[in-house]
Amino acid sequence: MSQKLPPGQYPIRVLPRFGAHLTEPPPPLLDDPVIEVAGAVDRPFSLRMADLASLERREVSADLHCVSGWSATDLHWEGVRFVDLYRRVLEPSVPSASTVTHVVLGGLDGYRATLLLEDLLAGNVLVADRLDGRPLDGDHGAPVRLVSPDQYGYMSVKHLCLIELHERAPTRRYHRRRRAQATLSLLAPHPRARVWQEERHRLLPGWLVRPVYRSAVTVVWRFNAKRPARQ
Ligand SMILES: Nc1nc2c(c(=O)[nH]1)N[C@H]1C(S)=C(S)[C@@H](COP(=O)(O)O)O[C@H]1N2
Ligand SMILES: [Mo]
Repeated sequence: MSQKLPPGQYPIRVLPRFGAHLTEPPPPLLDDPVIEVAGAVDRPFSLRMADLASLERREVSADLHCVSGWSATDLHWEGVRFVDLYRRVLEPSVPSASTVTHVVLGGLDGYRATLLLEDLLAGNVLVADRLDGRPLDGDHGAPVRLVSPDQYGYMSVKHLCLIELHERAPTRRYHRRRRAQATLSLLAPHPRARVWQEERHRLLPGWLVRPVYRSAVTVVWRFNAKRPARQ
């Protein structure tokens, strides 16, 4: 795809397994995976994969932009739109007196991201279960993950197992584990993370933090290179 990349991004040919979880293998696949729905709902409930199957399937072709600088281009995702899930399944259980503004998403590895509901309701945001014609594998978020193409990759939570609705900005959560939470808080990621506005850092302009993020990423690449080959 010859389309322009957002400011400060460089293209890479492969989609690496990337994130805060690289010292661990992907979480094991469960027989009956569920997504817990909690927060501003009448009462918490579990979403099953069959609940997602009742929604219209959609396809989105997009690039994945990691805040560290790489962009994996031309990925083909399939799943259901978050907006459909929200309107059909989640919103009906929100008490009428409540106004949801923020959503915390969680992954089976303990990863957390806090998003504005507004950003999640964009028409190209998917809860995806397939990538490039195949079911998602452990590296890229099985059984289902968020795909939010207009935001940096850190919002696209893999191994999705938690959707928590909030009526105001919650205390920022990045990880269930204390150390990872502390490290990720230090990075101060931007709360909206819109790639075309280069919203990398909460306070500093995106272009200023580019070199720091890029050098940090080489550490992760080295780690990736050391991983044993996949079976
Ligand atoms: N559960 C979970 N989701 C995650 C992460 C993570 O560490 N755990 N890392 C995020 C980051 S920083 C990026 S860039 C993308 C990378 O997606 P990929 O591993 O499919 O390339 O996943 C995002 N989603
Ligand atoms: Mo990332």
